[in-house]
Amino acid sequence: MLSRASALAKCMATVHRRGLLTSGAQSLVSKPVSEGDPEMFNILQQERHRQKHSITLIPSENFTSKAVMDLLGSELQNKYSEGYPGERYYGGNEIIDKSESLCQARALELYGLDPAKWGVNVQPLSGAPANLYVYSAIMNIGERLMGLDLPDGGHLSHGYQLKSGTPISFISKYFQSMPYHVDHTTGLIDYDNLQMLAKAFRPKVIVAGTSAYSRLIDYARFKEISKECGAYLMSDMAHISGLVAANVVPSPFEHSDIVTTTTHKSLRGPRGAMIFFRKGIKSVTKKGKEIPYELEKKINFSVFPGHQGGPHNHTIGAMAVALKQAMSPEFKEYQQKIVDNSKWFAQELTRMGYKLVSGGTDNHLIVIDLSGTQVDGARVETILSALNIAANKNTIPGDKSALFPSGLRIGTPAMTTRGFGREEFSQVAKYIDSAVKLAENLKTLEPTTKLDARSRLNEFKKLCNESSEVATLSKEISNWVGQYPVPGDA
Ligand code: DSN
Repeated sequence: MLSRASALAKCMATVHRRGLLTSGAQSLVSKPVSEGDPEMFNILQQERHRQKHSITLIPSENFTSKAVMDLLGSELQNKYSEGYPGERYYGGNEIIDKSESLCQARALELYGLDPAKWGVNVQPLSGAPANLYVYSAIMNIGERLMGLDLPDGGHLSHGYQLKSGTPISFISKYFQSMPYHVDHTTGLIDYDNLQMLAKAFRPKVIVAGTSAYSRLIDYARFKEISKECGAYLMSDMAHISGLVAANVVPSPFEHSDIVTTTTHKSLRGPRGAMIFFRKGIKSVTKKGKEIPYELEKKINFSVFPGHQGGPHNHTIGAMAVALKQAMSPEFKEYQQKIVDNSKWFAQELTRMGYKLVSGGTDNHLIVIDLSGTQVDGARVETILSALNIAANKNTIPGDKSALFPSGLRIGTPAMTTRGFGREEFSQVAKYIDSAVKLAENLKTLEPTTKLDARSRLNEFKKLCNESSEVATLSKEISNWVGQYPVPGDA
């Protein structure tokens, strides 16, 4: 009688002999991309090379871990599971339920939240949609919200509209939004002005969250203002959720009703998002009647079936892995290093004569105010890109043009992952200084004819591409940064 092992071997030999795994329809699904689609594989290789040979200073980007990437490319992506653990609209979800429940439990544990008082939805596909799902859960169309104005460091999904009132984010079409601002002299959120505006506007939701703000957020003050006008306080901690997890910046949870976050920025997980919401008793009336929070049902319904269909299970599995990593002492050390590097980087730039919005940083990012130079954020972003440095042009408080803003937004999470410390960030500050000086020179060579903004920037880009100084420095930077590992390097 054949043993089980030899019976299996015999069966596999038959499968191979018949070519079931290697030819025809089967081979289409079993070949690696390097064999099955060399054209796309080549694009992937180019992007891998670009990432390894560039200095990534975009503060919302990071290099996720090998283990997170393992889950992202895993079989979890094959499963449909509309609904929530234990209540799905598709069969075969017993294992997927374990993955989503584990992810939820780790999310609550990471931020020290009592499951009796807080819940979390881990299905939103990304941060801007997650914010929309929250607003839709607790506001009727046409109700009011307030968020930090985009040019002052806010985010599109906090209700951005032009000064003329033209909605840019559809959120400001669905709801009425009124921005609050930073004080243009200090660069800090103007809480007194927010308080005054909120009293008059009486929003249903106030958003405490930023995407280009380098200082700490006073959540207690936000809560006081929200309470005064009866608004929900929704904190969007997308940029800083890794820093919050490691307790290196204040946590929004104590004062917020709802907290949203993406998972791929400082938290270093996969591209996705989470919505945390309060549960249990919201308040007790003078007569002793308990008023419960009613957020859980509304938010879960808004995510599915309100806005989404099947959750991305591979992302949720990857998120669970990232959340476990975020509970480790090594992660705490990493987050502390992000902030230390950022403060050092800011100090170096200041020493070289650069002005920074708000004068410095308390977190992972810095906004350079280039208004004292002969160039703007758009030209500096363009030349940096030619030099293998990725950064963002950014408006600074008081800026008039979004196409040629005066700011440059930079941050430390990604390069700290690659092992950068003080020495490296001092070197990067020097590279930025060289880039600004080169850009100032190249700008003088631009055609003097009248051009629209895009054509003008294209002319500048052409000058960068033709400059031998740019070519030499670009090669130096590529070789230098290429020595630092990226996760997954052999
Ligand atoms: N786009 C992100 C950022 O760069 O800040 C926010 O979603």
